[in-house]
Amino acid sequence: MADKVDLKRRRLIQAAGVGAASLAAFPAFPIILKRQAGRKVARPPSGTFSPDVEIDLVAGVSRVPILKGQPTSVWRYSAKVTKGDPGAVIPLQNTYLGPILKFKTGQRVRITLKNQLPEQHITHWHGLHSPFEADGHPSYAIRPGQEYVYEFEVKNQAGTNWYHPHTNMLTGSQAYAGLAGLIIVEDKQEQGLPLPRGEFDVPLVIQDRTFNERNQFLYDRRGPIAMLGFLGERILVNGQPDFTMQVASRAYRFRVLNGSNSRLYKLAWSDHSPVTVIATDGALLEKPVTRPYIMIGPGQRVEIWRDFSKPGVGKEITLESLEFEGTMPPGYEQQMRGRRAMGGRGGMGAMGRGMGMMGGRGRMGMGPLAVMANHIPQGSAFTIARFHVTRKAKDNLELPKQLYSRPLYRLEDTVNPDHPRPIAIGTKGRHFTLNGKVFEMLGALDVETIPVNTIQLMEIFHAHGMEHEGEENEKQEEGSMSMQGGMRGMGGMGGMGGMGGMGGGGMMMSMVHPIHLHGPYFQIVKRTPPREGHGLGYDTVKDGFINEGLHDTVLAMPDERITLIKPFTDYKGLFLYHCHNLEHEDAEMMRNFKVV
Ligand SMILES: [Cu+2]
Repeated sequence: MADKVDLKRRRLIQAAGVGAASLAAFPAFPIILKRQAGRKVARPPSGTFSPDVEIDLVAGVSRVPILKGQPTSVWRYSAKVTKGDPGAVIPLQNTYLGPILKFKTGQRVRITLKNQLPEQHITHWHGLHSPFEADGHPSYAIRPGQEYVYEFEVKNQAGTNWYHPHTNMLTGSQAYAGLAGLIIVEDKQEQGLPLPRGEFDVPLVIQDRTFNERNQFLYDRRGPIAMLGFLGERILVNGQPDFTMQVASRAYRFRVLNGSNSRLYKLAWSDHSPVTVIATDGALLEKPVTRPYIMIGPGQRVEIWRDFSKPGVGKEITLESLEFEGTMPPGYEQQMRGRRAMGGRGGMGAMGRGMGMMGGRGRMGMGPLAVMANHIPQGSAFTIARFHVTRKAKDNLELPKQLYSRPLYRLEDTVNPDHPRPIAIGTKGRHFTLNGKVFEMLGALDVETIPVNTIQLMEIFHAHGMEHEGEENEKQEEGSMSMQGGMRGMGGMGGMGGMGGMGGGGMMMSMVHPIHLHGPYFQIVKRTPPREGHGLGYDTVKDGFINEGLHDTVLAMPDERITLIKPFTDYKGLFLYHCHNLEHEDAEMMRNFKVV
């Protein structure tokens, strides 16, 4: 009963245009849903689409064992092939992750999405270059019981992509509840490369979650969490805690996806081997690159080559996330320094725990401070996955010197080499903005209106302090805490009050944003590091960026400027660009490119 009331309240809040949706926990949702009339169909104008592969994809409610004891109520994708290659769907056992969808370049795919959730939903194919009607724009969200038919040709080259919800203001909570899965694209060039295959080609989906005492997911995105992003207490890999894998003494290909709502990882090997990367986001690199560590933000993928013949049989190698600084607002950074070094536990301080106890029933439903009371601070060091080398391999592969050849975009290919289109990260009141605005469902500014089949030079930069920080700062949401009040509450961030001199509220909210552009991948031209005095902690992350290759998401560190070349080819319509910190996205840090 209480759940229904919560959902109803949430809808009311959404209808009022106030982004305060929250689910304190995911109890057993009502599973029986009345099938509603209405079937939305997305088709190219010709209506003559004939698919090679047809898939039924259900977004529904399920229960899976994650921790010892009670199973966890989750939202989960399931799928089956109804026509064509049965290998297009690879089901996974014992995880809330959806099946892997496996496509080949050039395939025509029809996916019928069935919404068996208790609320509206739409799915986005993150990384795929698909038509507007098949991209999962939130304006196409369907109600419980409805279906949505996607039709698209796989235009991508070989790579690792993923699918997840893109429902307006509900992306974070729906993805957190479990809705996510990998999309692997294969093509001839990639199939001809001597890369690890079969059991040696392993996905690693990294996420963080917080469980209540009954093993249920806890989530909240109100108040300070709308700004910081949700950060959990447990690291899960492929939906499992304490991920451990037995490996042979040979080369593996790990397809790493950061499927977390807002956590960044600084990936490194425990034996201090450099990290060898063969692909970024959805595309293989021209040649492998190595880094001492790799920074991976929410939504991003890297494919890592790791040869376990080096330590040899009997040894254990772990994939670590190393300590880093400077990605969060100054007040949070100040508060968490020191705690990170202690293994990270005990994030929010006495305030959060105090609130948790006040209700006399643990922290259930006690609001955002309680939900994040014991989170692992952003930037803490921890182990992500363990690999035991248990057997001697019969054979091995050598890392190819050359991987994938494709022409690079050049500055002269762009229509605006001297006037990059802006993607300005800013703040207005308690909201992060893009180009001075929050999300408008069908709206686009002039700078966001782009002629189809053009290649654009673009620049992502931080514009904090340049815009009005006026009256909206004073407004407070009913039933919620103010951003700054909340921040102070999160453990007595005494330093926050005295930071006005650094440029007002905007600077106080300066933090990292993983910026995701829908449509074809972009190429990074350059990163301009933060100005002197603005890049606290930049040294702890800067050697982990990969500018080579193609990307759909890029980390914009505080005060950092990223210049990129982005094609807008084939399809007209609305293509989103947004922060992939899902709490930021749901707090409307999202805009449309209108391709005309
Ligand atoms: Cu963001």
